[in-house]
Amino acid sequence: MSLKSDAAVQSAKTGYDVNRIRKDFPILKQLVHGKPLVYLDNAATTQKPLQVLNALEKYYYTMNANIHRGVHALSQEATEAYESSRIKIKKFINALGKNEIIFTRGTTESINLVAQSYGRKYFNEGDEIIISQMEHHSNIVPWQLICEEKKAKLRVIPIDDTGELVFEEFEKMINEKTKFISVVYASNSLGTVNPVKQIIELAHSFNVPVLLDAAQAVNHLKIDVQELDCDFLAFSGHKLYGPTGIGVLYGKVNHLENMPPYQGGGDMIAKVTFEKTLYNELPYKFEAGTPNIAGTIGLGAAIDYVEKIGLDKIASYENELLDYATQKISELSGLKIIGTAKNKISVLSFVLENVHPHDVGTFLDFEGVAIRTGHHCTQPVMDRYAIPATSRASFGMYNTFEEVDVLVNGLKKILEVFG
Ligand code: C6P
Repeated sequence: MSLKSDAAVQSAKTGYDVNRIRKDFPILKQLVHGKPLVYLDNAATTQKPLQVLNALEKYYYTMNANIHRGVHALSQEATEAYESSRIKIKKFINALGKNEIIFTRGTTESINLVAQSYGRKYFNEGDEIIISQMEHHSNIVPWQLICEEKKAKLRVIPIDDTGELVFEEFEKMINEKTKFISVVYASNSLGTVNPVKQIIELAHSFNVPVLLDAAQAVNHLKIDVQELDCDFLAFSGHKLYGPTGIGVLYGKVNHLENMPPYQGGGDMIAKVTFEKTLYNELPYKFEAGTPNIAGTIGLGAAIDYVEKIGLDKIASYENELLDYATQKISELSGLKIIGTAKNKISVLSFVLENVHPHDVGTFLDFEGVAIRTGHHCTQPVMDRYAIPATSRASFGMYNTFEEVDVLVNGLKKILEVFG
């Protein structure tokens, strides 16, 4: 039996009904250049189900008000909805308390918050901060900025030809000068899932805190921050079928309590005088100004949606799609997959001989297929493989095996035309 029919049997067994799920995503019904949309750019952002769109609409239609500020009914209702999302997220990642959940604009802002707040307080000249060669720019530049300011040194764990971290190099790198480690849980350009538990265990044996960039992990892998024992974890709502402009920073209370505020403004204070300001309790100390109330409520709805289907079911279905797509495109001569780690999320990066990835993307677009091409904000990864860019197909809960076939047929045509 083929992988595709095996998967169909498996999906029927687990009750995973992709056609039912697709009905919740109105955007997927669209035609693009006269062809049915095949959306394979889920690592960039996922589409939003009706349940999320309805939650956003309901907020603006029936309860739009500022939060934590008004005694009036709308403000109280909005505050309740906003705070109930915090509780959903706490449960979703199994944090100890809701005061460990800080709302931000996204992964990027979450990492900048830690780099600026934790780094300003604790980093000194000669300290070392460890990241990896497969980091997104969002987990490189914030550390470069603070390292420059503090005269600290950034050290980089290398990756091997398959796209896995060279763990022995990490073991050699960590020492008494190491002050912080920030690594990606799952790579957006290679798909690699990193051995974060081992990284954290080793880091903690040196008393070094670890931040996990979970932007690409949160919608594929069940995250339990207590089990992982990570010190910080960052993710974005828009990659978890939620709205853009909303993200989360999880942090252990003992760290957050000792860190200075990242930004000053309304809501993050307990008392302000011109002589001295006392800060609000956690998590509000880190939430200055009017937040993205609608986005937060939308993210709560997205989590409800994902949990109703079951992240484990979604992940195993996506793995089947990845295996099928990997097998199909491996059969194409003139195509090379970049990122062949043993443990991957459903991200498939590749290069075609003699065809620039941008041409691949443009050609596929005319077939209705949306993929991402470029360096995926991981230029050091491109340098590692001495390529300017890759084409990247990334699968979400609503993609189908037939859509993989459309992708593969499109690639065959490209190879015929340009090959
Ligand atoms: N990666 C991609 O197409 P923001 O932009 O803050 O929501 O997420 C940044 C980010 C951080 N870390 C990783 C591993 C990521 O993949 C991303 C976003 C998108 O791959 C846009 S560049």
